[in-house]
Amino acid sequence: MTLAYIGLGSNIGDREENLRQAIGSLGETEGIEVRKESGLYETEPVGFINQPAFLNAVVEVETGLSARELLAATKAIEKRQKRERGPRWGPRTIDLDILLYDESVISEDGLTLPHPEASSRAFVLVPLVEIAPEVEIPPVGKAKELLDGLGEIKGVEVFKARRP
Ligand code: GSY
Repeated sequence: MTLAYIGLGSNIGDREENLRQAIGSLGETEGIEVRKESGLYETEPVGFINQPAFLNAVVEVETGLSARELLAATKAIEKRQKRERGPRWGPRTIDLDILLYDESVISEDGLTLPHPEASSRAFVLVPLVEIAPEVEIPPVGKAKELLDGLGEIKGVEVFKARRP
């Protein structure tokens, strides 16, 4: 069994519903158990900034799937939720990114782990630290320390706290 962390983001349509639906679909996928969910965070867009604000969250899953199988499961959920493939940094109904797959380091076609944005983006680190402050992002360090290293966090606000 592997502990993996998946980042979710949405900035089109009913963003909260899009995230809830995707988290529900992850939990219904054979071989995936959702163990922890962060709250939802409203975040300013990074990259292409002239687009609506995102809602972001991170979930911890336990899985018997390989990293490739987990990637296929996330892509299937995006497809089912009718994610339109727009510009690379543009708006999206739902985005699921595998951030970490245990401490695996993988650099293959279409699969880079840890996710290249995992250690540097506040919209990833804030929800990740909420549920797993001690998790290690190889080769750079613990999530909590990386978030502290970002300094003042701007443009990331709690939208809805995690359900108790
Ligand atoms: O990398 C995921 C998609 N994305 C996001 C996002 O999820 N949140 C924020 N705040 N900005 C983003 N820019 C891109 S691209």
